[in-house]
Amino acid sequence: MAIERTLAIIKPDAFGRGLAGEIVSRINKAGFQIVAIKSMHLTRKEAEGFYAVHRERGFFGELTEFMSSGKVVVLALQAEGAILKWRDTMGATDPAKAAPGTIRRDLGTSIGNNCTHGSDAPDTAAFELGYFFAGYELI
Ligand code: FUP
Repeated sequence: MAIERTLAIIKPDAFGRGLAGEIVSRINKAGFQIVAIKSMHLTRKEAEGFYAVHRERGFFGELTEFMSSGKVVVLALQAEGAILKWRDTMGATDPAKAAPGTIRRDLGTSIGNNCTHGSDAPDTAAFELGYFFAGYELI
């Protein structure tokens, strides 16, 4: 399998509940290399730009309000098959439907407050990594 990079976000619900350390620990235990990591507080416009693909969806307003409601941690993760591997580590979007042992199942509280984000394909990973990190931060 090829070495890939993916974009992960520790969302405001997890950061606000003091779960950033627990989630970074799970990232390490799962075998990802953390290429870059930083904490930031997104503006509403920055959250809307990130989730532009969802702008026609009914949950867009709620989602972008939530994502700009507090600090997040953004990470560039590298591993063999990193995109699918991180989505497996997170679990399904809805914590109630996520597999036992996944981050969303163990720590998420609702489909909106599901603790983490992960890119879903190589093209979205490239867009999302470039949205938050400059080239020199990903060396
Ligand atoms: P995922 O790729 O698992 O993060 O899920 P999606 O890209 O489908 O959705 C992005 C985010 O929108 C989810 F993490 C949570 C939120 N969402 C809702 O709040 N309600 C929904 O019905 C679907 C998604």
